[in-house]
Parts: sequence; structure tokens; C-alpha cells
Amino acid sequence: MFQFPKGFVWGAATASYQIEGAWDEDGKGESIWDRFSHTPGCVQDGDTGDIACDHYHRWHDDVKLMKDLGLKAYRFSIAWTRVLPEGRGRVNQMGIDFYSQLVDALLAEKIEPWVTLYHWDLPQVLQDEGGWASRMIVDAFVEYTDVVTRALGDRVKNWITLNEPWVSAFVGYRDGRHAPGHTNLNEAIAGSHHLLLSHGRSVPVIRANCANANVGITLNLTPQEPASPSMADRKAATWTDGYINRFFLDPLVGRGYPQDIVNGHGNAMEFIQPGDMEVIAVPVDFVGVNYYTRNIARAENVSEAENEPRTVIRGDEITEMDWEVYPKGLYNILGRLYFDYAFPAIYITENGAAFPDEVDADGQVDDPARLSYIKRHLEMVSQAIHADVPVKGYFVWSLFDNFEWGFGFSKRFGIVHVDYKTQKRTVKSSGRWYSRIIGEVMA
Ligand code: IFM
Repeated sequence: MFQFPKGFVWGAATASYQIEGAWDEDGKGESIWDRFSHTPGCVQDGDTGDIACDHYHRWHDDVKLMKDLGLKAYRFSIAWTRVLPEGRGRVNQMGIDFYSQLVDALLAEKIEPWVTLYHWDLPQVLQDEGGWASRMIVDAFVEYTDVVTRALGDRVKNWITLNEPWVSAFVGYRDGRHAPGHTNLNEAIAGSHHLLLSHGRSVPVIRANCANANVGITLNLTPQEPASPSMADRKAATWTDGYINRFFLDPLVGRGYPQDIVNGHGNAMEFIQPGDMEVIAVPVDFVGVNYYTRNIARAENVSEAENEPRTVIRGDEITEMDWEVYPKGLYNILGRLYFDYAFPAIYITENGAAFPDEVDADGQVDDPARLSYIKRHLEMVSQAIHADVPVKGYFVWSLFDNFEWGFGFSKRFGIVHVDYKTQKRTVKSSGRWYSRIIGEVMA
């Protein structure tokens, strides 16, 4: 059915705060997500990641489950606060040991570890100093990178500096829907720059500590399509493409920040210092893409009657996140990353869907909608590869149902169901299918 090149990486992904639990155990410090979720009203139903999937205590069995699924790679993130509880300075050996043992167990099962250094759980002490909005964070991130890569760089080859910096900056500092819950556009813009600068400064550190490292950054990329051919809708699509996609892609390849977005934000970006843009444009080995859906951009300041009629209509297949299922968008974004931005390699570091799953009377979880979602997106990956786009791997989001940030546990993305009361894991039919596909294409 699909054709994938030899060596294609087949994986699944998670993130520390979403699965680990053990929020204050073994010397771990408080993160912004601990603080945010413990603040009443911030997360749906008052859910927290205090226990989550209890992976911190169950990682051994979880690795066994990955092996049974036939995964070839596992993408997970490090909790900065386990390793450096005060954000910088004192190293917590128990935190290092946890990840070190996990890496050893994965390697023993021939599962390649893919480590994300930052997936949103900033130490609260660093937030108290201004967090990503403050330039001090860059040195702290470089120190953290150095500590982690010195400890794991002898065994971990694949490194992702940041997960979705747009979300960290804009959802956390402008929209207030994520930790730290601020609503300040200027903080979001400064935060974006400091995130990218942290990435750029940490890439050489990773390379120094890890021979033959494969280093990249993961972006959430959402193709933007004008709702009609009108100029107003095209302008709207250009704007949303700019502030979600180009604002991160362009500086990474040395094009600087897109001027339309800088002007539109009305922020002079005076925090940019000489040399910053060169640092950000450090060559990477790959870009990671987290793809879920497209956006259809409709001009807000023009009434429907005055605008041209819509020609691009949202499909009626919608996930529980209210995201349209649109596999073609993945194909389009992959082409753009290669033909326009010329990244040397591309990995899908997340792709998946939330649907309301039920455990049936036989203890099974049948999730045909998720299976179909993954299958159709993989078909797009396969087609992109055949159109010469260098896509090298695919990580389903997510291995487990987990803490979906502001939505708490109400959204299930896993190919493995988690009963949060008993912590029982049940492989869903999508997980069994994915496992079979991996086996077939690897054969
Ligand atoms: O759960 C998140 C993940 O942490 C980052 N990318 C999007 C996923 C689904 O919302």
C-alpha cells in the first residue's frame, strides 16, 4: 500500500509533562505547568499533570509496550526541572538517572531515542525572572542543553531543541491559554526571539557533546488557505501564514523575520542584538513538523456580503479538537519545506488526532477514525517522498492518551488507551494497525 525508503524512522511521541507525573518527586523542581495547572480555573476540570500516565514509575513496562508495538523510535522530552530544579546551577542526579535509564532501556530494545529538550515545562524559578520574555533565558537554556547532552550524548544521537516555539510564545504569553498564562503580545514576540536564539545557541553545544548528532527543531506548521480568491482573504491567509509559519521558518534559514509580520505586530523588536540572526540561522540537520490540520483564512473586517463567496469550505470530518481532517495539507507543507526552504531533511515529529474512545465490553478500544486519519496522512508522506521531498521519519502523536494541556485529560490522542484511574494501558485498533504497518514496511 505504501512505499517507504529503507531507513525510514517509524516512531511515536510523547512529552514529559503530559505523561510523567511525579511532579515533585526525587528532587524535581516546579515548572510553569505545575504552577499553571495548580491554579484554579486554568485547566479544564481542574486536571493537572501531577500523576498523568505515571510514566515516571512505569517507564519500564512502557518501553516493553513500545517494543511489543514494534516501534523503531521514541520521541520524548526532558523535564528541565528534573535535571536542574532551580533552572540552572545545581544538577539533580536523580533526574539525570531517570532519563539515562530510559535511554538505556530503549537502546536495549533497539528503539532509537529522540530527545526533545524543551516541550513547554519551563522551570518556574526562571519564569519568575521573566521566562522566555527575558534574554537571561538564553544562557540558562544553553546551560541546560549542555548538562543534558553531556549526560546522554554518548547514547542519544537525535536531538530536537524546541517543540513548537510558536505555541510556547503565543499561546503561553499572548493568549494566556497555556502556562505561564500571560496576555502580552510584546512578551510573546520577545519570547519567540529568545526561543529561536536559544535554539541557535544550543545547536553547537549539542554537536560538541554528541558525536554525529542529528539536530533539528520542531515547528507546528499549519497551511493557510484563503477562503475565497478575494484580495481580502488572500491578505488574511498571508498574515496567518506569516505569524504562525514564516515568523519561525524564515529566521531559521537566514531570511530574518518577515517584514509584514514585524510591521503588523507593531513591535520594533529592539531586543534583537547584533549577531542574533546569524546565530538563529545555524545549519540544522532537519526540521521537525507537527501537522494536524489546515486553516481556512477569511478576512474578518469584511462582511460575507461584501467579500467574494467562499470557494474553500471546511470539510465535515472534524476531530475532537475541532480540527478539520485534511491530509493534503501535510503534503503541501512538506513540499514547501523542501522546495521553498530547502531543509536537508524533514521528520514528521507529530501527527495524530483526538477522538472520544471507549473501552468496549471485551476490554478493546476500537478507533477507526484515528486509524483512518493516520493512514491517510501516511499516504501523503509516501506521496511526498515520491515527489522527491526528503521526509525521513514519522512519529505518531501520541503513544499514549495523555494530559492535553488546557484541555486536561478530556482529549485522547493515543494509539494506546490509558485508564487514568488504574493506569491500565490498552493498545487501540489504530495502535495494532500502526504496529502491523511498521512490521510490513520494515520486512
Ligand atoms: O499535545 C500536543 C503536543 O504537546 C504538542 N503538539 C500538539 C499536540 C496536540 O495538541
